Amino acid sequence: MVQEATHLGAAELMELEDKYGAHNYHPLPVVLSRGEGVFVWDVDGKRYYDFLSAYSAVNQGHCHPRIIDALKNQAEKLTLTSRAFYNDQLGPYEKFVTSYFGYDRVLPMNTGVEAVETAMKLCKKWGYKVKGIAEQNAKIIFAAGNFHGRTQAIISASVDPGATTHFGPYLPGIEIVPYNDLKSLATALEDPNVAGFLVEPIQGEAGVYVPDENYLPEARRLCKAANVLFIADEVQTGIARTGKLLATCGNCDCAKSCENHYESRPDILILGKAMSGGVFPVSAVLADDEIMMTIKPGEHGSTFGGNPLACAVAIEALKVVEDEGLAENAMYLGKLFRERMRWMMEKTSLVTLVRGKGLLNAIVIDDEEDSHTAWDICLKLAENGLLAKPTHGNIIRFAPPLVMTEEQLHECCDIIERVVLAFNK
Ligand code: IF1
Repeated sequence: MVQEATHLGAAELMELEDKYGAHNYHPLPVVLSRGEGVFVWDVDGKRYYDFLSAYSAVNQGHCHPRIIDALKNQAEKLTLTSRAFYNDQLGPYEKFVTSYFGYDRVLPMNTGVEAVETAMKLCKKWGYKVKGIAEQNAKIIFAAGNFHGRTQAIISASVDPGATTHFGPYLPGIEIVPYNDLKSLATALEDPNVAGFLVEPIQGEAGVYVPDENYLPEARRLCKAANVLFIADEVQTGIARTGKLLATCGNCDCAKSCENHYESRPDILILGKAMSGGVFPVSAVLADDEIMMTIKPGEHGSTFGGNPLACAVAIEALKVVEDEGLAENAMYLGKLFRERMRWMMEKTSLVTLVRGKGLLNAIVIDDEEDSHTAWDICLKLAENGLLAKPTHGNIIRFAPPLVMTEEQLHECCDIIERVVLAFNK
């Protein structure tokens, strides 16, 4: 029996958020109250295909029964100890997750942005202790168009005025180079004070920009040659989203992070979102001994990081990814999706580009960045039972849960095609 969470209707619920919440978001006017697999339902019982997956946090599908069971079982035993004591879930989780991704050690955090912050601190620490950069001089290179979260340190690396304006002064020690530009990276790497290069394998928020095939392996090679850490923010691209366990995985077919075919293996790997299947915030920073052991007791931490509930949930969430072959499914369905979108493009001039990898895709609407077309299309898609969100005004991101079936994907492409082809500006 589904119990109604509230007696209020959609209009009243939106009004409450509008009246009592900060206005730091502009959501689509849909009020959701239930989710299962690839579907979510609104308070009126209308069903939608979820093509956002909470920004790729719900790769395993909404309320995956195995993950929810792990949550419930652990919630009844022990939820939080802090790291002042050992707990019986953390060690087994650390062993599991390091072997799963192929690193010596893990530093558990909660949100994605905390993991990025952690990676920045770790990188600097390595820069001073191992590389021998003079104190206060370490630099980290970022790529223009990045999105790594919203803290003060991280917006200091942003080139998006919406993220930075009136939030200064910014953190020093940050260099920004164009994305997918190896020459600029090579030039920036000439500075001996550079400790790391921190990059998204595919830029999500920028509009799902997939770099050239050789960008990541070549960037890694340049970093190695310059004795600089190659740091990948796979908060959004990781955990099977792009058709491999990690977007930095090489071109073998093993769908696992295997050492041999790991041509762009990061020195520091940053994960979040789908680590928990979207159940609650679980993030992680992975690295080998030389880097991770530079941090000593008391130098970094978090009240909730590595809590027993997170550990139990994350183990199950990662097992689901493997057991259900979600990377393979994302790879297969992604190709189908882009093929269907390309067919659609032949029938309309409204869509000018489709790009992506696995089930992280976007279509570009032939319009200016500040137009309403993409937003209006998303409203129509919602009316027709499919939820997606525009980014930068004229890009629509399509990222469903990876548990989708081929038949469901075709049904979704039918909806998108019907809406887009009927769309008059
Ligand atoms: C919001 C976008 C996605 C991320 C990468 C770190 C983080 C994120 C590569 C921080 C977070 C989010 C947060 C969400 C919107 C969103 C987003 F639209 F901005 F671009 F996913 F595509 N690294 N991405 O993408 O993780 O601290 O949020 O757990 O509303 O801010 P977090």
